Amino acid sequence: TLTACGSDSTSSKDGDSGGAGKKITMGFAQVGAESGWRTANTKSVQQSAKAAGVELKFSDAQQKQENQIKAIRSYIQQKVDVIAFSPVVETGWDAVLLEAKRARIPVILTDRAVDSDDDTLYETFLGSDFVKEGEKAGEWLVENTEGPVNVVELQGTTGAAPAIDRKKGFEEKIAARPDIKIRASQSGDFTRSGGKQVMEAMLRSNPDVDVVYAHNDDMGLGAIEAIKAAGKKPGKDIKIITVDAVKDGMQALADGEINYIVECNPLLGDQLMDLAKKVVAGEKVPKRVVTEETTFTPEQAKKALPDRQY
Ligand code: GYE
Repeated sequence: TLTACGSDSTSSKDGDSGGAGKKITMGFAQVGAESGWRTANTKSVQQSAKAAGVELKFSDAQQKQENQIKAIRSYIQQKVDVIAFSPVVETGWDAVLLEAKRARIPVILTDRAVDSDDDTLYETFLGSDFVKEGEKAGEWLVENTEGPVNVVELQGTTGAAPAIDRKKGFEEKIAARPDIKIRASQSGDFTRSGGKQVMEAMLRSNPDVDVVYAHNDDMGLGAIEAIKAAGKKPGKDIKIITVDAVKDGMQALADGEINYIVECNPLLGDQLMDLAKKVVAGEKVPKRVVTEETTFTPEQAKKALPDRQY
């Protein structure tokens, strides 16, 4: 089901596309609403579209690739000016992207990457460097623990760029410490309930776990519930590292239940609208736009929390 948002084509007080150009229509195929990160990302895209005078057609794929493909096909049929999407998984996009290309509708990848040999199928990819995020998580573990260390990993959605890359970067860094071992690694699908369920099972099969590495805050927050239910103290008996730095994650970090968070910035809306206007105007844009991010310790979380937007 597709829902149109921000289609107030008569109002120009929210900003327009600047001068002579006609109003741009963007079809945006979102992954879903699986996490706090995603909710903030959706809000950012909707707000920025409004501010930039871009008419946004928005769809939520409920984390299913087939739904995203359907949404993209419908945007092609509706002859939107530009399509933007965050591919739920990396592979399997060539056919539908070729259809967009043949219809001469430019495509912008936002947040997540596709795995394709043909990089003419999209104009640019705006988003984080997920390998680097995994490396930052691994670095913290290497520098802040003494061996032996038993790690369990809560992976993001199977086949998704952030799950693949956050695993890779982390493994590369901890390779320097053979006394750090990943005892179990399983997908919790980037959701709180997924993280909780997987952690419950992992606590049964790995009662001597020292550290949880969760690919996002939500799964880490789910793991906290499972750890408490098992009578252990999150952040003390079992250390927790996550990625994202959304408000709930930052609060848990400030409270000492999470030990370290690697930031991943969901506020991509303004950059996305900017790229969309350029691409539609036929201007050249960089093939890759990487967002800037930091990391947070509990002390830094306490300072950052009062101004945290999401
Ligand atoms: O880290 C996670 C979300 O693709 C970067 O997806 C995004 C990830 C984010 O569900 O919370």
